[in-house]
Amino acid sequence: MEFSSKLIEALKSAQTCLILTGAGVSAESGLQTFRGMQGLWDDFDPMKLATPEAFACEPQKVWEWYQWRREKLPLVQPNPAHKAIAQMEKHFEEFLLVTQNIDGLHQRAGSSKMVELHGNLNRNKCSRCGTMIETLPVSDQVPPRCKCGGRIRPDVVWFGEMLPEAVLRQAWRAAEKADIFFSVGTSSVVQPAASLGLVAKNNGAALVEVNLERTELSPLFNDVFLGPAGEIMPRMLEGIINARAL
Ligand code: BJW
Ligand code: ZN
Repeated sequence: MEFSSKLIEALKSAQTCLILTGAGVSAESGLQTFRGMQGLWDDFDPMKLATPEAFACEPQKVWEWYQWRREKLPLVQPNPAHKAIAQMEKHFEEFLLVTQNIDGLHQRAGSSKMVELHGNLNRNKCSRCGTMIETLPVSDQVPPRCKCGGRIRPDVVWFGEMLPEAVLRQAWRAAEKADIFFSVGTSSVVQPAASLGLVAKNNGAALVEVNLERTELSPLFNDVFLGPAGEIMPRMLEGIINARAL
């Protein structure tokens, strides 16, 4: 892997690091991505499933789609990309992992300095009163109902919904401060996550993209590494360790 001079300098001396991840990071664990090759939504239209309107019109279908995805989670494991990213937090004075993923694999790989922009598939809340539901009630209803009568839904962020405010603020601040910004396994089409790189760039950060293919935002990046994140991120970690040992 060849690093630009800007990247080598940043690997050596960056104090603040921000990593944005997307579904591509979990692809090598066996979870499908949303867009691109073999996207989850080649078979399902996202606008029909990942919206509050879809849940209001077809709650059973949307709930079952999420249950199907949930059932896969205990069967998959963090891959070398998750593990390398978890190690990277130890090498910078300030670090934040901002994930769009809802699968919990970063936490299972040991990441602790992180936020989830789009929620978590293992949590549920009431679609009417907003109460977090720890244990799903035993019920024949699909989806099950909250005590208030509202339908229970996964605690994820659908199109047209606001991202958790505190989480978004934290991610934005980290982008403003970042000396080095990594975008890993994301198509960079979903806002506002896709704007974090621009914010970091405007503040002088070195920008690195890791993806199987180029994205619309690739021209923004100082270094673009095309290939599986599970191969590239462990080498990136090695690059950081070597650069900092000099
Ligand atoms: C590999 C690999 C390997 C594969 N190694 N790489 C401004 C302009 C235009 C529109 C908007 C805007 N602001 C807001 C919007 C509307 C909307 C939006 O962005 N729409 C776009 C489609 C245009 N955004 C929203 O609605 C957001 N809310 C919001 O902004 O509220 C305020 C507001 C609302 C309305 C108008 C204006 C303001 C909410 C977004 C919520 C996204 N939710 C989802 C579903 C979560 C639950 C679920 O999982 O079901 O989040 S959608 C889906 O996309 C999911 C993902 O987190 C997200 C991003 O996808 P990601 O992770 O990038 O995956 P892919 O599949 O797209 O890409 C994978 C990549 O990996 C590919 O590039 C592969 O090549 C690569 N890859 N294998 C490395 N091994
Ligand atoms: Zn309720």
